[in-house]
Amino acid sequence: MNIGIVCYPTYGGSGVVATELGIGLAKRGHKVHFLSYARPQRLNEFEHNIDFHEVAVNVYPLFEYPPYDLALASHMVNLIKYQKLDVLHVHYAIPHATSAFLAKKILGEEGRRVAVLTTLHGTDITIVGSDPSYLPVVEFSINQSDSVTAVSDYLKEETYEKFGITRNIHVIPNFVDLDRFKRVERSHFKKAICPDSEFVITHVSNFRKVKRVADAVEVFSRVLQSGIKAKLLLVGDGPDRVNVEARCRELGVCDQVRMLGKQEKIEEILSISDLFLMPSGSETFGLAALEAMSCSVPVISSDVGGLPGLNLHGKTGYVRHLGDVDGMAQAAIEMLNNAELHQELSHNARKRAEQFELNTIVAEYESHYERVLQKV
Ligand code: GMT
Repeated sequence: MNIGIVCYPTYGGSGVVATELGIGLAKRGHKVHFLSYARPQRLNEFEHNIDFHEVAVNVYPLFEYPPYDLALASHMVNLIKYQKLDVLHVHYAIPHATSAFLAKKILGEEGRRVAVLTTLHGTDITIVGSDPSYLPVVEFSINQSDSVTAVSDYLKEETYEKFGITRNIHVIPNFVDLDRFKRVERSHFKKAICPDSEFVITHVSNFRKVKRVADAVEVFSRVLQSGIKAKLLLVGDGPDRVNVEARCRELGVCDQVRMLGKQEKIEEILSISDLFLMPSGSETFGLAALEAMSCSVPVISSDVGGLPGLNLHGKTGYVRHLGDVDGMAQAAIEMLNNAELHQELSHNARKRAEQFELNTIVAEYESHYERVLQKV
């Protein structure tokens, strides 16, 4: 098949899933065309069967807000026409599903044979999409897609609840590359960060408010108060970093916290981690937690959205109510003080991750494309 994949190129989960999916499909012999305003972060090597098409937005002094959605639709028209796309798979509804609808309309009869699939990821539904300023357009565009998928049952239900959706939403969960995300020996790295053999507690996110990174710092501070020696690795960057740094100073834990910023080789950091914290206020799936679990790192998470469905309470880690930093700290202390329990949780975490194996889920998308193509 000739497949167009549209995504945000950033470190966010939707871009990661779209990129890994495209690479997986290319390895299975399909020709994949990525379309975005910049090269997706995880598309960092030459890949056979993959082309990247950058969407350039013409900036004109009249535009206070350059119309990216229109530039994207124009690029989609060309891609469908000249690369003879069979499938146009857009990740994150806003504005990608709308641009895809427009492109198909512009092409008329010629556009009819391309199947437009929209994958819903999270904030495109739960936060941004359901805002009245976008809702009518998002709802319309989702309903116009030839197929709609969501990354979890939770997200599927939320979409039905928040929008007037007339389509069947098919759930295809996120996935992880088990060969890349596995625990590897990195003792030199561990020694450099933890010269006194401290435990490593890790958090990875885009530091948006919804990630509640300050809760991770609260939990960490309580762990230190219990007498456990540990370091907190904060990976990623974003709008809330300044507040997080301020909270670290207030709690007097700065010397034990390392702000590592955006990192490419997350698997190396996870390989030296003993615990992963995801205290999010909203999370449809929790891809970062899945990648941690794949590296045999137990997770302590909040109980929102898709998280309890991924992180199995008492098996792969612990799930606590949103904002219950005392409960999260208590769980962390219990786990880090009990080597046998920690080993069992780590083992179960990897086993759980194996249920989201990349090739299986890529094949599921591939069969889904074939089914949808038969109907357009
Ligand atoms: O979490 C973010 O802010 C990034 C966002 C995205 O769209 O890139 O992530 C969402 O999609 C991920 C991949 O499907 C999910 O694993 C995340 O749970 C989801 N984030 C939220 O729902 C907040």
